[in-house]
Amino acid sequence: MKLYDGGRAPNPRRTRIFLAEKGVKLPMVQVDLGAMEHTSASYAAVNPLKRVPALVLDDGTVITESIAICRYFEELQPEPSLFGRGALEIARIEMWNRRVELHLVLPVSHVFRNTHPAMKAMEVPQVPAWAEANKPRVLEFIAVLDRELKDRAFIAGDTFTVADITGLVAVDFMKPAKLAVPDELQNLRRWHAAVAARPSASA
Ligand SMILES: N[C@@H](CCC(=O)N[C@@H](CS)C(=O)NCC(=O)O)C(=O)O
Repeated sequence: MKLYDGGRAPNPRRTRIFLAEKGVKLPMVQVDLGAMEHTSASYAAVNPLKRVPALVLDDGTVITESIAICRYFEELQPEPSLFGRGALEIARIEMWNRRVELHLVLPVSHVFRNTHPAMKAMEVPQVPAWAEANKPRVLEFIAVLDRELKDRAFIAGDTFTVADITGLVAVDFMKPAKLAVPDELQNLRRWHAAVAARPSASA
């Protein structure tokens, strides 16, 4: 089994954090996004969508989509549970993970990809107006998240889950997108400090 990884990019990072939380170690193949290695014919043969991460099993089966990869390992190694147990808990974690993906990872990514000079080759065409349109969406969602975090330690409840991994990666991705977390969002800041201090965060 091997994992095609993409350095600091958010989706490979959330997969690595997930694996670190599970204590799973895998051979990694580094794909240099800056050098556009993911667009090479050899990587396109692994993932025709030319995106990372991608997991290749020993029989050659390829699993892409960071959350699909995480779910695969959740089944192989259920402890610690990061997608939850029981109908309600699983639904609540899924709900928050999707909310964070759709309302934070995506808009931050639109801002980054449509403004950053290093993304010129990957985001064709760059549309600065689309970046501008997404900035208020980011701020609106993190304000909601801040209110939610007033009464609980983690995004989906009282324990650390995959939703916190997606949240950590999204908030950290705001920096290269030149977006700041407003000072008054103290609950969000407290949560971020706690999850960023976990050893897995540096995976
Ligand atoms: N939905 C996919 C997204 C994968 C993705 O977009 N990965 C980015 C890095 S974070 C990538 O490979 N970008 C290359 C490109 O845009 O050309 C997932 O969750 O894995």
